[in-house]
Amino acid sequence: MGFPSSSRNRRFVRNVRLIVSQFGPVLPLLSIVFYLLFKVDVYISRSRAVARYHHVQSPPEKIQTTPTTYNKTRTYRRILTNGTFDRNFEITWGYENASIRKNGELLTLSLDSVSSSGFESRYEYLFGRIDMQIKLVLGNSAGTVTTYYLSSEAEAHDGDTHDEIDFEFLGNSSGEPYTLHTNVFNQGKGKREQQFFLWFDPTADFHTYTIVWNPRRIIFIVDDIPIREFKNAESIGVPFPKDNPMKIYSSLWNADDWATKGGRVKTDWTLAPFIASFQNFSADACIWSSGVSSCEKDSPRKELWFIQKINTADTRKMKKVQKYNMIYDYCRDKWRFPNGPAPECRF
Ligand SMILES: *[C@@H]1O[C@H](CO)[C@@H](O)[C@H](O)[C@H]1NC(C)=O
Ligand SMILES: *[C@@H]1O[C@H](CO)[C@@H](O)[C@H](O)[C@H]1NC(C)=O
Ligand SMILES: *[C@@H]1O[C@H](CO)[C@@H](O)[C@H](O)[C@H]1NC(C)=O
Ligand SMILES: *[C@@H]1O[C@H](CO)[C@@H](O)[C@H](O)[C@H]1NC(C)=O
Ligand SMILES: CC(=O)N[C@H]1CO[C@H](CO)[C@@H](O)[C@@H]1O
Repeated sequence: MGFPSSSRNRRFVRNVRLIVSQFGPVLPLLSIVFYLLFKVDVYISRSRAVARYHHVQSPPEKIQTTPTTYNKTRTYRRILTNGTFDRNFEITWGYENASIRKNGELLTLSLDSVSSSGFESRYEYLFGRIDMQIKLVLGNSAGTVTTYYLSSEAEAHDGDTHDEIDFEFLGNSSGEPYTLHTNVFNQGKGKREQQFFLWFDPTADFHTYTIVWNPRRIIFIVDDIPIREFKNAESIGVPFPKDNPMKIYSSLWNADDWATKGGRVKTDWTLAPFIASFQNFSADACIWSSGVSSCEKDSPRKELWFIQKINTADTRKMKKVQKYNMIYDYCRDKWRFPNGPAPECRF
């Protein structure tokens, strides 16, 4: 295609002048409108993350969801597993694209244009400390999303009331940073996103991503540095996930309609398969089975994670990460929450 001829060019310039003279005064307004529309688009597309539930092929088994009451005077049983994916997890979709190797200690998920893949824990947990080492998709990972989260089963018949604690890693073009996205859902309600850039290259090596979940708080930890704390604010009317057991889920899938730069950068399928690796999983947690938590039975001692708070030194580290690495915080999004931040933001 050549350049427009000079007369077309002049006509074009004249037209532009005309438009500018007519709409000049409202141009700043128009650009604000476009900016807002773009933001709406980004947020709407983010909430599509829920779509991953529809990737699961087999219908979820009906589970016991009787609320439990925990008793602080009791002690809690420790369950510790190291790396053994074959005993603790099952591949739930994309069977040909996922594999467990090295005596069950390494799990890889792959994604190509035919299929994504995912796995989930065999057990359900009610409180615990879950550690997972993850190495993310190398190179150009734009459009891909790797998830690692805890979730209770959604009860289809009475609307979405599931609880969820999320780590999601939004891929990016080569050399551009991954976004670590975190969220907390209770009773089906999320919209508590905080996002970070990591202070290391998450594709070069394995790093440890930890969720501490106890009745008082949820702590998101990366390589032993807490990055986010979600406190139990029931005393001021904010529901806290503490009644429903959750499984551990992970998946690698294509979300190029929204993930990278709001969906503008697409997955480059010529680079497929995309691979994410998982190792050295450990859960020091209460396992839930037939409506009973292992922590309610014979328990040797109260575990650290069950009462864990963030100590002063770690609070300082968390503040630093939040100052220098946080790129989005729902508590500060005045545009999305014009009536002021959620109550837990000030708790
Ligand atoms: C908690 O457990 C202790 C010891 O088993 C028992 O004495 C107490 O009544 C229990 N409290 C509640 C609220 O269930
Ligand atoms: C990708 O990189 C760009 C530019 O550095 C950044 O603005 C963006 O937040 C990154 N992450 C995603 C998921 O788009
Ligand atoms: C495996 O995880 C445990 C507990 O999270 C940790 O102490 C250990 O160093 C890890 N092993 C490796 C090889 O990273
Ligand atoms: C799991 O434990 C075994 C024996 O305690 C150890 O040899 C192995 O390195 C551990 N695996 C990981 C990934 O840390
Ligand atoms: C990389 C890889 O193993 N891809 C496989 C994913 O699964 C589909 C079928 O479900 C296979 O055709 C791909 O070869």
